[in-house]
Amino acid sequence: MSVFRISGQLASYIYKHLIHGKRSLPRIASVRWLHDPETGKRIDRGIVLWLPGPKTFTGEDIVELHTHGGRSVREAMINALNFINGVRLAEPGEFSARAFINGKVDLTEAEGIADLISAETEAQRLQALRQMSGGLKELYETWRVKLIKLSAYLEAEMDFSDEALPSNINESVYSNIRELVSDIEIHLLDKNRGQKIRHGIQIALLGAPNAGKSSLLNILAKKDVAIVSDISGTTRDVVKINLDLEGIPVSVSDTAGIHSASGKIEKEGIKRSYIESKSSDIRIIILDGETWPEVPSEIIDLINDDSILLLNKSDLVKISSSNVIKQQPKVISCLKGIGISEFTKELTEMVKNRYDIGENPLITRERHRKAASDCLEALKRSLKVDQI
Ligand SMILES: Nc1nc2c(ncn2[C@@H]2O[C@H](COP(=O)(O)OP(=O)(O)OP(=O)(O)O)[C@@H](O)[C@H]2O)c(=O)[nH]1
Ligand SMILES: [Mg+2]
Repeated sequence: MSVFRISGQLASYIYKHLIHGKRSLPRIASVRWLHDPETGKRIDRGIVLWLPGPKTFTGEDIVELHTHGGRSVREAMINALNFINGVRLAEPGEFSARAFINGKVDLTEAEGIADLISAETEAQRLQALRQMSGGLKELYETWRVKLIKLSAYLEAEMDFSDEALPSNINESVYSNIRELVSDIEIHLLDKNRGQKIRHGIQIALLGAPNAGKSSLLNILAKKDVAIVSDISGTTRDVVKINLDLEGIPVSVSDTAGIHSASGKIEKEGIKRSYIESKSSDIRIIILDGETWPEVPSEIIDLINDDSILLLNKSDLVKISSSNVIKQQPKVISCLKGIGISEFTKELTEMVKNRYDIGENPLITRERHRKAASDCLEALKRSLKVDQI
């Protein structure tokens, strides 16, 4: 099936030129012949919906034509519509843009629609749906209304200071501002969850050459994405794959093994590994069972609170503890498949706990963060004025 949606003043003319009959009742589906306006010949028999504005998505008159889905019907319909002067194909996002211009949705809701269209995982879909249905709008609107009221109270006090206004206006205004400050602070303390869900959580596979980083990437990808070899320094470029961990989008990068390299290309590869490591949300540090329990200092330096330590090649390892690192690694073998399902389960749990979309709408764009921070700063300044 194909659906043609025509929005704007010309929507009603479509009846005259394509459908030829009496306009059907608003929002009632009816079956009609669709004609070529140039020749008058029939193109297809389909379902027609007449949706008069302003109670439509764009706020304009809309006509919807549901036809059979074949290519030739589609092409004939596009030609027929193009024949009508003033009808053209919509630009990407134009329906949402018109809805925004006509005040049917605010910018956060329009952004939610765009996010829903590009959502690839469940968490992205749920977050987009919440924003599209006005989650962020409602939150910000409540704050906006509160702020307007508070400034009205303060202005009333300034303008009518000698008149009989309730004596505790100032006190109640400032306690309300403090409450708002705390609400906005909580909103901003989101650990970037909303933005990360939108863009994907960055995970870097890091370690010394030959530790088994590319082997693990291939296991996670369930296909041969990166070259695995016993030649130390095989990986130079960063190789990325996208995963869906129970609804949460994740991007995993395989990196060049970190060590004090002499070759120009290897050095460049290692530079890229460090860049990847710095920008990652989670570091998976793979320790080499062949050289265990020795761990190179460059690898120890990579360990932070966002790291998961794996000791690979457990088929070759005799002891699992080491004096050089505090956190004991999880033992795996990429070759034998040992400990892999436990590790992926743990990684999934970690990602789910950290990046849960929760109950309250989250900031999903830098624009929201900047506006909320600017508002917070202004409110804090007003509290300082109160103390003068
Ligand atoms: N015995 C054993 N060998 C393994 C295991 N995992 C990987 N290897 C081998 O170790 C070698 C290096 O593996 P890679 O996955 O290429 O290692 P890497 O960390 O990507 O290496 P670089 O790209 O050079 O940094 C290959 O010969 C693998 O077959 C394992 O669990 N046990
Ligand atoms: Mg590699």
